[in-house]
Formats: sequence, structure tokens, C-alpha cells
Amino acid sequence: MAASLPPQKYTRGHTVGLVLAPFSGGQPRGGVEHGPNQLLENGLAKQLRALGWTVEGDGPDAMPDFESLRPAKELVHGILKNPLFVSRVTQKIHELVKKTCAEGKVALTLGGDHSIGMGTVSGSAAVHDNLGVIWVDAHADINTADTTESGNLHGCPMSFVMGIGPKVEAFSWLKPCLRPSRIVYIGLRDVDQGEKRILRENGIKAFSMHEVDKYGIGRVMELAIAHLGADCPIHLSFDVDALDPSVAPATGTPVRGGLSFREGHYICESIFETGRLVSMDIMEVNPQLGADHASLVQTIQVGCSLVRSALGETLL
Ligand SMILES: [Mn+2]
Repeated sequence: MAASLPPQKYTRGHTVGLVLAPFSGGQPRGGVEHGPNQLLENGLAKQLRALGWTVEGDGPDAMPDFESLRPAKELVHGILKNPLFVSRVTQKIHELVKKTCAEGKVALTLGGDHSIGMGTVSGSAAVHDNLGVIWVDAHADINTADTTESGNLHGCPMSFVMGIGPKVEAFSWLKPCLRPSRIVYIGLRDVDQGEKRILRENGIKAFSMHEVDKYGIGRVMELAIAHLGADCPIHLSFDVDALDPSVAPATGTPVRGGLSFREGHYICESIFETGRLVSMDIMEVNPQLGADHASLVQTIQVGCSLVRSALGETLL
């Protein structure tokens, strides 16, 4: 089908390379590893093709088996859970995202828990100079091995890609690849004390729900994109828990007072309009959580529609 999509500045043509990340080792709840399969079963690839994209990576044998990467013996680093397992999986994802971006495609990673962001951000940054990251989340996910109170690595990806905090031996492959000035947060409302200090000390731009309420999402996106600069490639990492639990209930760490359905979609639409989206994550869809089947279906459908909006679907 002929693409009516406008040209994208940093990619060649209109090809999406899917990176499937059925992984839950960065947090304690089972189920989130089924996120990619559920998003695909809901027709995500077909929906993107209908928008004019060529979609790769959804073949019958595409789903990777990360269990084979589980180490027989874990490394110990304080209270961190599964550091070696998370390291091996995120390194694999890093390689897949890097390869996809190097081929001039948009890398779309379907999670899985947000520890996967270590691989996606670093993989995209390995190809795209001056990458700007828009991290849409209820949480800052910027704890270090020192500040984490849970030991769950899905709360740590940002500090790991920035290279702040103590070195963790298991992650020797992960080199610092993101400066604080290249990050914008949107949707924060549940930030740990240690994380608040890190955000402050590093001068990281963050639009919490307070700023979304105050300025409106339109102004927030203008400011967010202006902060990153008018001409940089953009990585969007969208944790569905950024949305209000009434919009996306089937997720591991829901926090009330979140983004509305439209605010979430507006974020995606305005990033597509820049023509500079080079990679995207949709994370923390957990089909085993949520009160009933309807909340599961609702969450998966909203995950798909966020991706469509980021890849050019418009209301008119
Ligand atoms: Mn997150």
C-alpha cells in the first residue's frame, strides 16, 4: 500500500522493525512477559500496515526465548534482583534495537517490564547521535543500585543508561550513553526520595502530572520537544502506567491521577508530527493483572492505539 505518511527525517522509508521483549525479570509479578504476544494478537502489526508501514519481525518464530538466558547462578549486588539475567536480556535487546536502527528502520519494542529500557535506549543511542528520550511514566525509573528500595531493576533503567550510581558488575557491557539534558519525563506522580534528589542534582526536565494539569498537554509537549532541541532523533518510551488506571488497568504498578486517554495519545501524535521518532517502547502491559477480562482487553487496545498514534494515525 502506498504510504501517505510524511517522510521521517532520521529513518529510510517507512519500515518498522519489531523487537519483541517477553520479559518480566526486572520486577516480581508474572504476566508482563505476555505483553508482546497480546499486543500482536490484538492486530498491532496489521494495524500499522494499514497505516502504510512495512512491518518486520512478527513472523511465527519471532518471539524470542529469554528463559534460555537465565543464568544458573545469579550475581549478587546488594538487594538487586536478577542482575545477571536482566543484563543478558537487555544486552540482547540492545543488539536488536541497534541493528534495526542501523538499517534505517523505526525500532518498536514491545515489553515486557521497563528494565528493557536499558537495552532500547542504549541500542538506539548507539546509532543515533544526540538522541533525545521522552520517558512517559508514573515513575522516574531512575533509582541506582544504592537508592533502590525494592531491588527491582525495572525501577532503574534510566540511571543505568546515564551511568550514575555505583557500577554493577553484571552490566559491564552497558556504557553511559545518555546525558541528563537529553531526557524529558512526562506523567510522573510516584517518585522515590532518592530519585527526586537525582532528578534535581542532574537538572533533568520533568513534567509531572502537576505540570500536565497546570499547562495542559499541548503546552507540555511544546516545551518537551523544545527542551530536546528542534533537530534531534527521538526515542519514546511509553510505560502504560503513565495512563490513569481507569484507562490502562492491567499493569504492574498502577498509580491514580494519571494521564487521560487523550493526553496519552496526544503525546504520541505530537512526537510523530516532528518526523523524528526513531525508536519506541510500549511497556508494562500485563495481561494477568486488572480486575477482569474487560480491563485486560482495554489495556491491550490502548497499547495498540498509542503505537498507532506515534506512527501516524490521526483523528481526521
Ligand atoms: Mn516505567
